[in-house]
Amino acid sequence: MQESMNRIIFHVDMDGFFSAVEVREKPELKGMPVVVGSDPKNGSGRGVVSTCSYEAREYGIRSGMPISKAYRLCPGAVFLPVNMKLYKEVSARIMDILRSFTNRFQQTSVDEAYLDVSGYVEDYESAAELAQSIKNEVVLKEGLTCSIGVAPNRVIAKIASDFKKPDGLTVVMPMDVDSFLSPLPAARIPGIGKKSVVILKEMGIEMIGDLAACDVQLLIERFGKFGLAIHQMAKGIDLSEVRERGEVKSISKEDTFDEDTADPEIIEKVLDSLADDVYHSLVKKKFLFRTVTLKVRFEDFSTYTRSKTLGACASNPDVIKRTIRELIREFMGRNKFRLLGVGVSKLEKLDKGQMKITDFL
Ligand code: TTP
Ligand code: MG
Repeated sequence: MQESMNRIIFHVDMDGFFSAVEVREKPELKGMPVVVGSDPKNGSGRGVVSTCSYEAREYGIRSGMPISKAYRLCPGAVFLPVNMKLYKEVSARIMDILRSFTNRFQQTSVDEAYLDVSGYVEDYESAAELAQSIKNEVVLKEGLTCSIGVAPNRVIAKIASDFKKPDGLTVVMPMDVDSFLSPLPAARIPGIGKKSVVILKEMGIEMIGDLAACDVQLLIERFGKFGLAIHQMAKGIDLSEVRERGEVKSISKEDTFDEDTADPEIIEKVLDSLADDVYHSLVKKKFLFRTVTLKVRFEDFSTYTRSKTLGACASNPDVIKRTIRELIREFMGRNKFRLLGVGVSKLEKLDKGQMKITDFL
């Protein structure tokens, strides 16, 4: 199987978020068409619908629609103003719940987030169970439902979370990616809006399957880089990572010698001290690491890096030192070193997932 299909990603999206929060606050509204947005002023109001309950959707009301049109479609609906402060508070609590399930978490809007749970579940069966328990916990703690897409990458997970709404759980296993995507309209691909749909239709492309089968050169001619991107997505390929904004990817320190050296004692001392510096940074930022990287530069400026990824996360400075000593071996006894560097990457937050830590003592 492709390396790219080894991950298990969740996309969580709350159902009718603003309106669901309003209904939760005012239980007497349950089961009624509820529209959140600007004041309809008996049909003459300006502005748009932010969102509406699923009952209101049965009348054809949608997000972004002029509020006057929503009023015409269902004058008897309950129209409520946007109470953003409340939705943000509820959103923050929901995100805390979701974040507690993984250390690879990314919130992408007020009501949606991605979770990479690859390290927490072995297969799609247990992933589905985990997704169900997340749904249960959100209902239990916040009284709100969400829909979750479970898939090998972000794009498919997002399409899957929207596949069955409200209160849906859609699992797309790697072997089912093509059969899941091909019959869906091309507009389900993130980024494909109304204008692109028109152009694609002119090209004879309506479904994701048509898009995947289209010659990528034709798409690039029409859409530029975006053409390549949508072609990849249509084929179920998306390597983007789930990453919290501003997340640290790696920590490294390096040192240039005052005088080039090949002295093993000096080299060992410098490497140990760099490893200690890296370790202190890790502790300060509360990270564990899985990959250790050595960088060497010789007197002729030729530069090499060597990395080793450990079987599990570590938090021990001796692990860095030991791994670096292993990695430098192949470079010893050659030329004089000009610079040495020590780095760690594949970082995980220390305060989560601690059960998986192996300290390699
Ligand atoms: P969405 O997740 O797109 O919509 P939703 O949660 O209301 O409904 P669904 O069940 O289909 O997911 O957006 C989340 C919130 O963002 C939504 O509750 C209100 C707000 N929003 C707007 O204010 N304007 C818009 O045009 C859209 C699409 C959303
Ligand atoms: Mg939503």
